[in-house]
Amino acid sequence: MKKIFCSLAIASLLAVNASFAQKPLTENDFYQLRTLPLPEDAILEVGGMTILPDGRMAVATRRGEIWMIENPYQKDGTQPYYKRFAQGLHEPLGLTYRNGSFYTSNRGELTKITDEDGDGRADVYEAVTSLPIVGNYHEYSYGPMFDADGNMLVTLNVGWVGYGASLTKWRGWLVKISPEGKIEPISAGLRSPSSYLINSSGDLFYSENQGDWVASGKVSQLKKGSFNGHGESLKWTSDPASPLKLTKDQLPDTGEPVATAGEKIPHYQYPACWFPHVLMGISTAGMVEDVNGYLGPHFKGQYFVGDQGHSKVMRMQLEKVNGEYQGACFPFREGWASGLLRLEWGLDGSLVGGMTSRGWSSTGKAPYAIQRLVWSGKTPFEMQEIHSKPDGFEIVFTKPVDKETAANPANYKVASFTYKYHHQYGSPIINTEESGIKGIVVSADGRKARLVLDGGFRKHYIYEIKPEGVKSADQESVLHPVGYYTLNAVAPGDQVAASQFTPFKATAAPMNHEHGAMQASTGKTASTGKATSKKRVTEMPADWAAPDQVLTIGTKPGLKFDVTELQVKAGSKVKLVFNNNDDMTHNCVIVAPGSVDEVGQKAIGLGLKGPDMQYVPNSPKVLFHTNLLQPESSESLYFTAPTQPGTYTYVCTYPGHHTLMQGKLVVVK
Ligand SMILES: [Cu+2]
Repeated sequence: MKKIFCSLAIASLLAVNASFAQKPLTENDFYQLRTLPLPEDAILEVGGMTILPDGRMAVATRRGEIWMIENPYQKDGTQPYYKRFAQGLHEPLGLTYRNGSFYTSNRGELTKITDEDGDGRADVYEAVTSLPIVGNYHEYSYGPMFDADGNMLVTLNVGWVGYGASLTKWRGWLVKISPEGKIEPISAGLRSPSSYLINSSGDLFYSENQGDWVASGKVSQLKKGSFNGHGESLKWTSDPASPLKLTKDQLPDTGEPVATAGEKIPHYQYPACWFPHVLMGISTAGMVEDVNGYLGPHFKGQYFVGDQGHSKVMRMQLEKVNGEYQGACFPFREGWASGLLRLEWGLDGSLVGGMTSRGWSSTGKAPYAIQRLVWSGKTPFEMQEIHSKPDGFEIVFTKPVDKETAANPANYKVASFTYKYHHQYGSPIINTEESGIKGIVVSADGRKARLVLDGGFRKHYIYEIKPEGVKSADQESVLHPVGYYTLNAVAPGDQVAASQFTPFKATAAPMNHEHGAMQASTGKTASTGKATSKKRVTEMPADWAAPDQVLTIGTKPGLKFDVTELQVKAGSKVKLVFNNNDDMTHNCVIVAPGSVDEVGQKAIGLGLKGPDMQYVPNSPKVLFHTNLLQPESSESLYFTAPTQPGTYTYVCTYPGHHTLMQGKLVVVK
């Protein structure tokens, strides 16, 4: 008997060891970042970037210079070579090379720059045209990009005077500039249109940032005479050159759902894909289309979209339904060194990221950087695509699934939500509702799962689709088990016959609440006043005469606490004062030794529930925590220090912060 017990114990020990050995796969197992060493005497804050036909990289910096980079791919481990090509520009935020000349938008001018004598330095600077500007700091100009007819497209940021304002003609517009320099307004309602592209079908898209009139980041198609939502640009629609006749007083500036508000606005262009604020990124930027499958054949034809504030690349897949683009975005690769503003394909098929964070803080802590992302050749287990179907969604996976987990409705979550349309800054998520799953059909080859949903669809809503429990045939978990599909229209086609699946009992009920993206309060824990959770005690316990120790932690720009190490005595009574002095939202969570990544990941995984839960996951590894604090606010926490000495961690679990925003809480005897 004893012997059997022993061998069982050994077997279970071995099993534990085996599961330890199988480290969960990470983004880095599939896509690796390579950092370009930069010269010490240059400040390469990337504003524009282009790859020349000979493979050299050219970078326009926000300090007004253009640098040429030879050997950016660091062949055989050799160093890149940098040479300054041009200087004296004014914050250029775009760079294009055509027929031997560079073109750049720098604030008030679209400039053509040429090296006529061939010495590797610019010698002719020509103004193609003046760009409209009054001198407001927020009047960025982006581009240009050449269209098929040789015209230049430029997007013009609105100014900022406490709100986004169009202080001169065509601010907040996409304009087309002829080779002779004539400006033609094309599309209105832009706020901060830092990046745009023409895809392989010849259609133009731009990425937009959250702000006033803009609930969340998004990617929209730009069409002549269309309106993209920001009201201030409509100031100029009475001009005879305007292709759009629409005035600001026609906008339903009421905070009603953007899903329905858009129907009331003539020429309103719904986004092809929303990038939900914080759940995906916080400032969508540079975009590329992968027509060659550089990052793997599984993602061929899809788009990669950078995020400046979250220092990451997201993936977007589009399809056309009823003649309009719509589709889904997915997390893809985080951990870039600085704020990711520009993306371009290197000639070797790597994805080159040009970065800057000055004035626009980012999770990547370097002030500027250039990195390349390289595919390892391995295929991650991911949702490759999501397609709208008349009765639900079809998920295409990159690898065959384990059919048992893929057919189980408990392994998926589907919910939909929208935002408010108004002139205010951003929007909370509103009208969240879960969808019940009526049935699932897994394709014979195991690559597709068709989800048949209960109930009707909500047009122009964002559908969050989470196949959290689905495994691949070789038992891998989905690397990023979340996607956000913007359902502008439900695709036509055949419904799944009820006989093809065993109907499930509908499981979901409407969540039916509106959560403030920032000032969330939960049912359990009031956002002010007494806290009821044992992990968040904000008033001194009645049986304490006084705390044994008072700790103070503040925050600093660049995702930092102002102290990185604190010491407490095991079992002592601690008062912790957390002051959020930064201009971003943060919390402070004390976690068990070695668990900071696990807790941080769980916080991100809260998805739509995150704001309500203060981004504090339900986990025994979370020992104590504050709520999310707005800038310039403070909270005091009372707790008894752990009795077990060791190095604990305090961390901000707001998505995108946990890898950087940490400190050590050393508990001593
Ligand atoms: Cu934070």
